[in-house]
Amino acid sequence: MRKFLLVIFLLLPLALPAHVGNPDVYYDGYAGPYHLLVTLRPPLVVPGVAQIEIRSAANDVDEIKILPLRVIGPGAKMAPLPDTAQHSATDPQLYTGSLWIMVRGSWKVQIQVKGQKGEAELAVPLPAVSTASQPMQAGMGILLSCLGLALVAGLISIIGASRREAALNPGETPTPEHENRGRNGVVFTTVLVVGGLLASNYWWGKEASANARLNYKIPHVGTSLLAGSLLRLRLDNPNEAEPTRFHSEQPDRIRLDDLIPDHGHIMHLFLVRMPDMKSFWHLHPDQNTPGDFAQNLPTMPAGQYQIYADIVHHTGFPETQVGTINLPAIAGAQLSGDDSGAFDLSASDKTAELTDGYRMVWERDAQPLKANQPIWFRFHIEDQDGKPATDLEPYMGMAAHAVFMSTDGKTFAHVHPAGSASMAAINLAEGAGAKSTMDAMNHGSTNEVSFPYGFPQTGDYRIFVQVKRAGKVETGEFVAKVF
Ligand SMILES: [Cu+2]
Repeated sequence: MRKFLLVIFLLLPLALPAHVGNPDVYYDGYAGPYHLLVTLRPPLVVPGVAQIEIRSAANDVDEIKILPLRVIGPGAKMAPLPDTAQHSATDPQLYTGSLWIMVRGSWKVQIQVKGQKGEAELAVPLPAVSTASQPMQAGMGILLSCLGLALVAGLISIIGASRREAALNPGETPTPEHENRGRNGVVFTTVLVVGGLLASNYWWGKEASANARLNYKIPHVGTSLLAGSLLRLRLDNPNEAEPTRFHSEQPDRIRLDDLIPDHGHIMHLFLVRMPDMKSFWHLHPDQNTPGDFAQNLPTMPAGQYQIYADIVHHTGFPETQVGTINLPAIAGAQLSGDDSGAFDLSASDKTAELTDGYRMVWERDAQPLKANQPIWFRFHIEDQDGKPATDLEPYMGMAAHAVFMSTDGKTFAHVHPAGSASMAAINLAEGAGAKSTMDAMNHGSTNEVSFPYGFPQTGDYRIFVQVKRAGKVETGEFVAKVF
């Protein structure tokens, strides 16, 4: 009964896909001619309300409409009527809105812009899952418990009193027979009410646990080191694909045989040695069979490594599988293909030394970094004389790649100049050949790159920025303290 009245749910650890520890999507892109910075904050529980924030880079927008759509399937075309985003009274370039997300899964927010240069559209992927059941506030629980108890006591005493005294004339005292009838009434009602409460509690508990089962659980990738330098990875699928109609049915797990390449690779695997974070690797394992991957590790120092394995499902739904592995010193192969990394990084809050005397400089202002705020992180590359580097080239089709990671390993995001949405999902949401997709890929000038991102909470973070210069991938590491 206490459980029924207090409604205590299981509070599962906060977790989100594509990035761990930060559900928000930051996106820097173009709706036709309009340059927008989009922040999508998915609801904590689905069904729930996603918060949308759109900032136009120039003052050329008159109206913005937003609507939620599935990324693929019939729901991708059946558009509901769009909502008009609210134009901020104090900030002429800011538009905000909220959208109901009714089902878990891979969504996109369609943004329709009207302005001085005509009408244009942009779709930004939004993965939405329930991450936790909302517990009832303790005060509310106690209040409702007391009110419930008063109702129950009132009901029992009313039935008892009416059975005992309803047939009596005013002033008449009840006989032992009346007293007996009253007592029987009390016992009967108590049994009935308590039975009803127990049955309701049972039903409620089933509903709550069925709901808790749908909460997204971080998948933990299984790892083992075979034959010297061969790392084997086995993907985990702890989450159910779609809710079943009846709780007794055993639902299917999220499939692992439907992965699609994200900027050229089925998996992007990151290894970061903890706690010094000086050894950082960005690798691309081969898929042997669904869920089973292997990677020949490069030469790397021993240590406890934090593992993040980024994958994207055919729906555009991204996941980051996490793990740890204790590695001996590896005498491995040379880095090849798109694999990259370094083992002697030293984190700086401003300038990272690259090879050949080149430097990567974080163009940060004096403002302290604040949590939950979309920020542009800008970096430029200069040569040994401080002149702009002229030999940058795309790395996996993009100007740069960045990893934002907390020093405790709980927050991780693989971010590009277009933001934290997965490129594979952007391709699906916008179409692979769409101009906005190409813009998303080609962001960045010749020697400067920028990333939109917001830290989920205060604390200590590292930013790893990767660019390709003169045929070689360079990694710069930066310290970020968030207030
Ligand atoms: Cu990348």
